[in-house]
Amino acid sequence: MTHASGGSDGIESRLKEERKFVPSAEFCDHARVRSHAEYLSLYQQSLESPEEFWREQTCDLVFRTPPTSFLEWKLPKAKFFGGATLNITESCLDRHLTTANRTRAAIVWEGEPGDTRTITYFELHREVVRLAAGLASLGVGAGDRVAIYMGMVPETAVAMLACARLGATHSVIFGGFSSDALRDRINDCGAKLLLTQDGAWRRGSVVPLKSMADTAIAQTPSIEKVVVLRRIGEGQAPVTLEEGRDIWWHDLMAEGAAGITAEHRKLAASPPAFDAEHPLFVLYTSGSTGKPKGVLHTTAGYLAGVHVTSKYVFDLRDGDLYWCTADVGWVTGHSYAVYGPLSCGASCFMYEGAPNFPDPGRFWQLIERHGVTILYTAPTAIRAFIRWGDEWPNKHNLSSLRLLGSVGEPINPEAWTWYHRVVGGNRCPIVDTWWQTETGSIMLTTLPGACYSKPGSTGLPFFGVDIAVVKDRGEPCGANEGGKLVIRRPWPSMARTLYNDDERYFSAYWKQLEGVYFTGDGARKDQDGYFWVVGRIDDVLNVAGHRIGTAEIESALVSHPQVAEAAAVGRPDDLKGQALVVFVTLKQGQKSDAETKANLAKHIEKEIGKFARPDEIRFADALPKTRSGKIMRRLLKEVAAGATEAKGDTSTLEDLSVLAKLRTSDEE
Ligand code: 6R9
Repeated sequence: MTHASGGSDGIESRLKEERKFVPSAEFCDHARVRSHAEYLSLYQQSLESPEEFWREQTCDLVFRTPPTSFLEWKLPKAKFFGGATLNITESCLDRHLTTANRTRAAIVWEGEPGDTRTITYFELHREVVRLAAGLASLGVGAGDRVAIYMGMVPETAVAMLACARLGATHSVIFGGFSSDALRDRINDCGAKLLLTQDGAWRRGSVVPLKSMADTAIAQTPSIEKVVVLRRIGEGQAPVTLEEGRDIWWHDLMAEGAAGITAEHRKLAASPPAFDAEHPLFVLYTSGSTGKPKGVLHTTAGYLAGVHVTSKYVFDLRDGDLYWCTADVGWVTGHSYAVYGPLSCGASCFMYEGAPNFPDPGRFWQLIERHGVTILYTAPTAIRAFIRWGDEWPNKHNLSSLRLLGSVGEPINPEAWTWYHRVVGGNRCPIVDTWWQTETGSIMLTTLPGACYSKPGSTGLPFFGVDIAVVKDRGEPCGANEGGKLVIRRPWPSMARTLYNDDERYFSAYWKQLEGVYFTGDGARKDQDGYFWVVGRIDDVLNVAGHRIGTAEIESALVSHPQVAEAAAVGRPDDLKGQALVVFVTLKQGQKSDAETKANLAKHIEKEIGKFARPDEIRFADALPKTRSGKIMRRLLKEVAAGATEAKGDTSTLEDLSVLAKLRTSDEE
């Protein structure tokens, strides 16, 4: 690997990774888009005649009334597919019942203890209709908000789809969130009903979701009813049901359940169609930068975005078993574990528990046992696998895999090449996909089969995405010049607002740079048009006049044989403006001593340049992360600056003891 050194200005990533990975002829022969030229021509069409492009690409989706217009745009309000009406669940479920998909697995599931279930499209549809009838009997109707606080069980998808079928707006709150975080989110969106479960398996223990929910709903006046799924059972997850408020899921789903009338069943079986802009869900962003935002997505545009990207980026085909490892509590789970793949009729694999339970080989065992063909996961997971050692993936037959994906943060070239070699057997293309909760669907990627990949680059714009790197006043940057990543025209799956906060929506995304959507990320576009996302703009440091992306420091560190994971942050410094502090976790068996520190400093100097030598290197057992796996640099910055108390919101922190340990090491 080569890193350029030297001190050019601008928010510039110095990840000058030059390798190109060309997809195999075998993959290209069967790909949907077979060459770069074909990609370019479709891309051009998608920008020049968007209406025609989206009409063609979404012709297999179910609209009750077809759209009469493509876009009405009055900054920052977008309306897509004007005049259209639809029920999104008809595209995800009903339409498959008249095809061979009827008996195909919609969800193949494995619980952490090893129990398995396969649910066909026919069965999934039946469950969704039943739950929708039950929810209607509990008073849920179009426009109501419903909170979902569940784990990775098929019923979570059933719950989302049942809400959508009734036109109720769901808000899934990740099952790893605390009671307080759940309470705040329910209160923000004013949910009327909560769906939860007795408990969820995680690393061999039970996460008591219902009792955590009980604590939350003691302070959520809007919640009228609670539906509880029994996943674990009385022995290990005792549950108290509050009379008149709480009801078992299985009682609600039972034949002849009390209170469910013929009217409710009819409504669920033949549901109404809703306006294209009907609110579909509110999803709170990870909160790694302050108070969570309730990102609101609507129906037709979101469906169009996730459908078309699922089809092209994951190359879904008959016979595939596609596994998106993201929890449905995050946007990746919404778009690429539920709505996108189901709208394509794909068979989705779902796993309940931890990747290292009972041992670090679990993921690879699941792939081998079920024959997973497409794996979509996150760099943070990949780095954990590297740390646990090649012997785990090597023990299993992973030859069913044909395509790999990455999402969530920049992937270090070293992690990319490991993923490609050890998991993908040098045979599977990797799609590095850049997007956000707010974008709804994938915006940047390398289409598999059409384009070569460069490790660490998130590739080219997806169809219809007019994305650019610009300077502070909006002028486009030149090739390899770092700047702000913006999207210059609205796209169908974009967020429509922040729940109950149009003003914050406007000021957070549309105000900074006039007339364009500001992603909050810094990036550069190289001479081949490939995008390199550095990370959040606030993760970019300025050390003695040199702007350095934290991602590049981290990449350099992770490329060192002793390092497992690294995070770089700035600390206010009188002399340099900011001093560079790095937190490093070492691979098993490595010594956290002065000699290692010297090695790492030398390594960064060699990889990037003398100016990037850290002012301080600190070893940690683990790095603080949000529950979605992003390193919480905000907290590390505070620790680096000597704080003893965490300021701001720590509700998304994976494990508070990590923070405590970092502080202790501070005092050593
Ligand atoms: C889908 C998702 C969005 C932020 C985004 C960026 C980072 C996501 C990335 C990536 C580099 C990728 N990010 N994918 N950075 N390469 N392939 O993760 O949504 O949780 O809202 O996070 O994540 O910084 O702005 P979300």
